[in-house]
Amino acid sequence: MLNRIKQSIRFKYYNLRMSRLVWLHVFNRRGRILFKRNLNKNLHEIQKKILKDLRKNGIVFVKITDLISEQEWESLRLYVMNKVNEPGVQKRIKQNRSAAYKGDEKYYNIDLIESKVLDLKNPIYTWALNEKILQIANEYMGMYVKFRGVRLWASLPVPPGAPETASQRWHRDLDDRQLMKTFVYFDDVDETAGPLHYIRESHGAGTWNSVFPTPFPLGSYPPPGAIEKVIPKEYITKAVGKAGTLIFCDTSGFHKGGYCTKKNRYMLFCLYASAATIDPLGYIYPSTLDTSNLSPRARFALENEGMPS
Ligand SMILES: O=C(O)CCC(=O)C(=O)O
Repeated sequence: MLNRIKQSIRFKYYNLRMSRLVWLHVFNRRGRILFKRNLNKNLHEIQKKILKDLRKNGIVFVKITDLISEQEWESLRLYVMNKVNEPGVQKRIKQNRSAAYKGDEKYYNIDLIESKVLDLKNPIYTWALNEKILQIANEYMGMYVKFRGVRLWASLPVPPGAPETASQRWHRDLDDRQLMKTFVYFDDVDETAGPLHYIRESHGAGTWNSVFPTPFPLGSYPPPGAIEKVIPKEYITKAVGKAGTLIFCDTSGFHKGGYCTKKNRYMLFCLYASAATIDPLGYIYPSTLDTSNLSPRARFALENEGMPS
């Protein structure tokens, strides 16, 4: 009985926190004011195009070198591929390829970032806090956003016929009303390498936004086959692409991926959300963090609860 009351209060609290009014005018007031004061006046054409498609469809993909130099891409790629090729990682990959299905666990993913401590010199965090990406995230959300975490995954083939599980199933992320993730592929991703799938217009005010909505703080995982009954398959985007494909995606809309049948997939994702986000922070602050060289938007992105002063 007590548990049911607690549960009901919890749902009511998150419902209120995520209601448009409270989300916009209470939790995100500061982020919106700062954004308005420092509007991104000089967006490049490619950023404008990304924003237009992201707003309309909830997903857009480009080449990473449309936004960063070949040299910057090469150093990020080298960093990641060196990680992939470390003997310990190779051993885990061999052991875990086609591992037995384990219910709801992400048994098919190996996380390649061993330390969760934020390191501004690490190429992964340099990428995550890239000004052009932050500008896009801010424009998309209409506010200064928070950077909430990264994952670098080796997604491995599943046993033949294994059911889709966890993030291989259609779902909406629980983090926020609206959010932006970037995904980068480090190897070519074809149909057999578990491409990210997305249902266009299932985000924001899109045509399919009210289909199986997220009951905060839970996210939404409709039963297998339910989505296909409601949404025509023309709305499904399958993000197959070459190494260097960069995907922008609002994962409050329906998405799934990582169901590899033959090839491994090496993918990095970064998460940006509003100050009202409810998912735990995905990194740990070091005992000292020098943010003096960062722009105001990057500093705001790193100001999260629990940050040492
Ligand atoms: O592995 C994938 O492609 C899906 C990732 C996902 O569901 C997420 O990042 O929310």
